[in-house]
Amino acid sequence: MEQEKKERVIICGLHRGLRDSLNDTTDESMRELCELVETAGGEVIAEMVQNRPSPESGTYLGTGKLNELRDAVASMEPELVIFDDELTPGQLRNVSDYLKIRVLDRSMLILDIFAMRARSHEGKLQVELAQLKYQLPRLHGWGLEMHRLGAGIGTRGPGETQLEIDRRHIRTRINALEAELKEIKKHRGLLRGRRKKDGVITAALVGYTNAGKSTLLNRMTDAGVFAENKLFATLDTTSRQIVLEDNRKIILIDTVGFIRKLPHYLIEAFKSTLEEAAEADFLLHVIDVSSPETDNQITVVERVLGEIGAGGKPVINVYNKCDINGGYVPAGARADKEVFISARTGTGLDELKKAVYDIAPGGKREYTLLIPYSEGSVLSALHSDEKVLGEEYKPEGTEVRVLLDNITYGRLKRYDLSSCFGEA
Ligand SMILES: Nc1nc2c(ncn2[C@@H]2O[C@H](COP(=O)(O)OP(=O)(O)OP(=O)(O)O)[C@@H](O)[C@H]2O)c(=O)[nH]1
Ligand SMILES: [Mg+2]
Repeated sequence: MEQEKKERVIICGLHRGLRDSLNDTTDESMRELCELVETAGGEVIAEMVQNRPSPESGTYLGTGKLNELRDAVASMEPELVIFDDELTPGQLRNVSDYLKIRVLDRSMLILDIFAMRARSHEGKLQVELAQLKYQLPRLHGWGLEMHRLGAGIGTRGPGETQLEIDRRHIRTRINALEAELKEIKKHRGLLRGRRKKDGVITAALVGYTNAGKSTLLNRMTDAGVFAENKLFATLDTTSRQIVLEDNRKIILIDTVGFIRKLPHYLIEAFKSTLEEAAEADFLLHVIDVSSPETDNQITVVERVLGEIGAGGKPVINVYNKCDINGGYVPAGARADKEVFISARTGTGLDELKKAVYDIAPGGKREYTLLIPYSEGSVLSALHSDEKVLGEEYKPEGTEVRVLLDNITYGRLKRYDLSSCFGEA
């Protein structure tokens, strides 16, 4: 029985008016913050939103709202207050001094979840690095409240010990972490180079957190990757190999989920896992069509892909969870191919495999060519170099069914019956 006592949380955000009403609505951001709190093991007992165009420089909220918040804290007695934006060191100090309670912001909450979920050595190092970088300018930012030791949201990972040591110590640790990560990255680069030389094709599964990337990887490969209904279930790169019908081998790489307002130093810290996406031959962009925010999530993912230099890659948009919302109509997302699937029930997986088959480089397709009897050398070249599936003798020449790649097909296109019909 899961009867563990949850930490009670009040969340606070700003509604900035028209400016962010289009693709970053306050409601959605607050809803997501709620989910993040739950993922971290807390429970939201109240939320407070102030209408103002920008945060108050010293205290984030204006004076009136801050008083209101203090009253709410006094009457509801939450364990902590969490803000929807990243607070400056000064704001963090002022607000926690004023409220006399632990105060976190969205970035710290995300880091905390990352710390809970990091599995591999590299993942743990990356989280620690990001946490230290976040803490460094805020060492004096926490009032006494933040120095309380013990479990709970915002205290996991290296937080409780590192808070006690001085900046110099933290800097030394940051340098050591960066050096170690650099080594790991170098090693990864070598592996990638070898894969490339061996002609191995790579595809990265990318998408918003909780879209179903790991579930899909499981489905496609029985990889047994950790998949569950929590945000950021996957923190480390996991890859598996699939073999296509024509024997092309493809390495599928699972990646960490994207999320709005991902702190920039986290993007940096996680670049090495996202780098796999930037280096992949093509992408599977997994999209949760059961979310009320599908289109905004697509926008966030496309923007981050652009930032890491993967914006122009061939991409299959995989509209997932069609068992919940079968009627979703995509609006203007960038895609070379689109498939509608349910990773849970398996619907649409054959279409997905076909799309992978078609988009993966080095692929061959079946064509029917009509080679005139006067051009016997073309026919014999086909027999010696390509896989001929069948032939039939017609009055005009030999009709050949053959597997060809794009380039060879380009040279032989004039013999293609269907393209002649197309032009007629
Ligand atoms: N109904 C339904 N649920 C699905 C489907 N695919 C995945 N899910 C559920 O969605 C939740 C998230 O799935 P994951 O595979 O962990 O998602 P992810 O994209 O890897 O998430 P992160 O690793 O956190 O970025 C899990 O509870 C899955 O069971 C689907 O096709 N239909
Ligand atoms: Mg995952």
